Amino acid sequence: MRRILIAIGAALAALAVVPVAAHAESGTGRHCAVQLTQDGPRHQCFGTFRQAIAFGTDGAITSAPDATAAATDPGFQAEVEHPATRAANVLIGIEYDATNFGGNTFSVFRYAACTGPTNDVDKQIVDLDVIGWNDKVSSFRTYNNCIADHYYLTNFGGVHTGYLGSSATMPVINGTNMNDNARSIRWS
Ligand SMILES: [Ca+2]
Repeated sequence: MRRILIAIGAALAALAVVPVAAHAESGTGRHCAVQLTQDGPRHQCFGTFRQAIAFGTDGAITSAPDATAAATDPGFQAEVEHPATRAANVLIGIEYDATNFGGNTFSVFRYAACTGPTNDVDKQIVDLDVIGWNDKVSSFRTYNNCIADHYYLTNFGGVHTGYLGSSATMPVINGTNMNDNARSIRWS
């Protein structure tokens, strides 16, 4: 009996040293978050969408659903639009690499919700290539009173989608299919 207990103890000890993999890698993960702070952008990528949202919200939301589910989850929307969450960093949009809110994502955060009028620009990314997302966006979601305008060229050049709330696919504008063709984005 004693020999069996020793064997069980050794097995438990072996289990205890299995490393816990929960690390974030900058720039290599499938799910990225960009905080557009007043001091400049903070950009980090993670293995899971949940980790990206936790980073973007400064730890306010640590139990986000997976990225596709989040796009249509009223509970997730309520959480990211809750005043307590917005006190830290405000989620303004999620960009998806695949249609129907699928594939890799990058989530964009700023210090406040968007203001009502669309004749002002609340936040923008001049060149998506800087974060490795040129010609990738295939669907997107917006939050916190923001709407997004996707442009064909850098620095808001070429055709653009016009301000849209959320879309499971990208529109065709003047004969240009904006799917996998966005190079810069404005939120208002
Ligand atoms: Ca895509």
